Amino acid sequence: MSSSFHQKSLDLLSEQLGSKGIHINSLISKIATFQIAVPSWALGAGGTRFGRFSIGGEPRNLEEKLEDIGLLAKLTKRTDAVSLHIPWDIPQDVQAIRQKAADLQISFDAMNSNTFQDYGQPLSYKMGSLSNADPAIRKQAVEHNLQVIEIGKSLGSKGLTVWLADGSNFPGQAHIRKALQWTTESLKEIYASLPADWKLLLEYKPYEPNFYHTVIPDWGTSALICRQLGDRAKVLVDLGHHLPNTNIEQIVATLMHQNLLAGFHFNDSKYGDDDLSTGSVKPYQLFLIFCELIGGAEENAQTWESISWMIDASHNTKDPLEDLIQALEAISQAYAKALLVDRKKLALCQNEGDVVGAQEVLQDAFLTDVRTLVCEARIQSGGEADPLAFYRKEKIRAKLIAQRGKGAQASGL
Ligand code: LRH
Ligand code: MN
Ligand code: MN
Repeated sequence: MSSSFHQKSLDLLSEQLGSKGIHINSLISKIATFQIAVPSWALGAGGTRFGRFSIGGEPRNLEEKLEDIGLLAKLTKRTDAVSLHIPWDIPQDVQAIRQKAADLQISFDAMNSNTFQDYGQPLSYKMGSLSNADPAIRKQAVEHNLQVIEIGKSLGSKGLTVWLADGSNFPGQAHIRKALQWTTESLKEIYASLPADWKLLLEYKPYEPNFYHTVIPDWGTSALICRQLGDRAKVLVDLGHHLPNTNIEQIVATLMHQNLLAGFHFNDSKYGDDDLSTGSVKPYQLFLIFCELIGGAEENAQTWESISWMIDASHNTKDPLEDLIQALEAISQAYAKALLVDRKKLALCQNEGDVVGAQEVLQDAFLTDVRTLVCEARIQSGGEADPLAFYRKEKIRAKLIAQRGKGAQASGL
């Protein structure tokens, strides 16, 4: 889009929104300051259990992962943090990594522990980790989390994200109550070592890799455990970790109401934990989630700053950097649209039982084309007007392949 066309579209949108009493400057600054962390494992081509198709030029180490995020930050101005995963991202030289991140103006978001695989540790997690019937395995899993906290402290992170694969594949395999109790006790030990200015983000997921029962399958179980840990333990909502048709915006509202929302793993889903690009399948759902977030923050249920924002996606067929550019854009758009909701009118409709009116209020915001606004926020922040077009025009993937090699693969999922 030419810059004069962009300016004309912006003027038109400004007039259109101005007639509704909305000033675009405050919208633009809100969109511009909203930053979403990128996980280290989203930078390589993801696989399925049937295969993995390398895209080439993937980051081969933590330094190169930071470089990729630095590039995303420069183009989009929508991300300024990375979420690391241990053991995939153990820094060899902490000072050098800190310096590199600082040079790229990237900070370290929540650290992710991993007790869902075996990677050479003495005892196997095949039958679970924090919930394992064997106390020695539970101890090993607790110690792994403590080590992740230590690494995070050395990097300046302020959070620990725990996702457990623990569960069982067949009825009778596990003692369901004991597994929950052991998990809670293990998490209590981890929480006791959490620095005072850290938070613990407890993720849930209904199934996979276990297909009969999962120890923390839903937000309710996660919330019950968090309540037993303390105020700094909260529930992490990964959009793909729900059974089909779950009302995720209601979960978000309920958690905020209880000051129990830790943050998000953004992605999209058609069937399950598909890890599809955020906003690619259900953009209206994403918008409704942001409506609850904005409403909850405005009505002081929970502060906006207390919520962590991160993408969690992994792709078999897309260039991961292109995908992340798309995801960051989709999240900004959903946020921008939710900011347009006439909340006073909505409250009036709700109080008067005006069902049609309430739907009109939401759809009026959702159907507004906010792309010019998101683009303007990016330009004003010093990013590219069209990051995807720039990435393609500059042949960045080809350059990365030339630099890192065709077979270069990132560690990760
Ligand atoms: C598994 C998963 C989960 C975690 C990530 C590390 O479902 O995708 O969402 O956050 O692995
Ligand atoms: Mn996740
Ligand atoms: Mn997942």
